[in-house]
Amino acid sequence: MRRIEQTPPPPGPFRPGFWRSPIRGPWLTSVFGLVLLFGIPVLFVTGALSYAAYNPGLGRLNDQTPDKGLLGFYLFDWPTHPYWLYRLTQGVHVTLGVVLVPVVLAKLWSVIPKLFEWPPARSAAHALERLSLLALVGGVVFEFVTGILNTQLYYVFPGSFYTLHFYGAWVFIAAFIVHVCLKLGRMTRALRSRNLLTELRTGLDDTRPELPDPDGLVPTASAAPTMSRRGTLAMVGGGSLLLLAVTAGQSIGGRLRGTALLAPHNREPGSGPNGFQINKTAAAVGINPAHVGPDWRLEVHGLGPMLVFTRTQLLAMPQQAAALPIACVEGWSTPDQHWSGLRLADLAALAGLPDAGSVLVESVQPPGPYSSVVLRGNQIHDPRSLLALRVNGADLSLDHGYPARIIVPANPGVNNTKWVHRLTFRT
Ligand SMILES: Nc1nc2c(c(=O)[nH]1)N[C@H]1C(S)=C(S)[C@@H](COP(=O)(O)O)O[C@H]1N2
Ligand SMILES: [Mo]
Repeated sequence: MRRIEQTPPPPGPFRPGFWRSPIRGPWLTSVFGLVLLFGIPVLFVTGALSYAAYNPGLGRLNDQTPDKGLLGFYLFDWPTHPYWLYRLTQGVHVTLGVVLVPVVLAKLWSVIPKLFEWPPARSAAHALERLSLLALVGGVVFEFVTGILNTQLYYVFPGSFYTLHFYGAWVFIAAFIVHVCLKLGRMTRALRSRNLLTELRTGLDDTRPELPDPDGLVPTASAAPTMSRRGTLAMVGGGSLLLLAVTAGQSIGGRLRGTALLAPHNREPGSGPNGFQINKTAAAVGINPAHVGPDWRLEVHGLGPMLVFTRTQLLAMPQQAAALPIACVEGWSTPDQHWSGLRLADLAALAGLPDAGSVLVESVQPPGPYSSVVLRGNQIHDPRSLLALRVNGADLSLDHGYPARIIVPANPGVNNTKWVHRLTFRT
């Protein structure tokens, strides 16, 4: 330790003179920090809620994350009220995540000299603080990168996205809390050190460095400014607004969908009753047309012998209706669609289990992710939870899950299984 402290820093970014931007300093860092101080907790809470929405406690079909252990302490039975809950929490999660990207980048830029601090550790406490920064910076980059890759449908992860993003979130939030505790005082002081309105009135010519700070963010020898603080804030804020404008439409849906330029699902959903967003088409997941043709049957298991229905028989039973959206983990959602079919509660009663505590839903899709799901008792017993046969007055299209699909209020899209052929109710 002693020895490294006496050696001069290696050349390049480790030397204080390397970082010369005159606007880098505690005030600017704190402005970005303040935005993240509010933004990150919202991301974390909506993310944690999203995770709960999968009902991961129901087993591996719903969630691949083994040994959640303590981290799953907060999980609860995901409700079906209000029916737009997941649409809201996941829309906010993904949209806010995208909108905060410029702020995160600006914040990282503003503190980058700290990354090259020399000596690397002055004391045990200092070493600990820097290690927590590693978790903080690594965590924020990891969470944003995995999240954005997921919404852009690049499933390039070694293992399940949910597992990685879930564990990553806990590491990140722990480091975030430590960081806030360590820096809150300095942040509020820095924010008071300059006046936002004055900054917004200060152009390039009058841009001066902040007063020297103990953290060494303010350069010892600053270059002439190439951008004012006002310009920087405008660039970052403008970037966020632009991202908001080209993202939010995917969560609002309907006519605004066309504004979602970054959405990978931006292709035309077509028109007519089935003209709303499709996630995976039947062809994409390898649905065998023979399995969803006239030979298709619905099997219902419960107490007693298995029941088997043709689609015609199902349509001859009293049909129930519900207006519900599809809301995907990727952040996009549709406005309410008008579904009709059979109540899951009625099917449970037919199967001899009117008080069913769960149902295993299996599709004709070859086994793999999303081909089956387990739903909970509260979801079965909501009168709006359907095995839907029709939507918006027409038969389901093949890509929306013909002959039959699940639609449950507030359910994440991925748990609304399409091409269903077997329901197994359990006590
Ligand atoms: N069998 C099966 N059901 C499925 C899927 C799937 O891949 N296979 N995708 C799910 C996902 S991720 C979503 S968001 C919704 C989308 O429904 P939609 O394509 O009708 O909009 O279907 C769900 N149901
Ligand atoms: Mo989805």
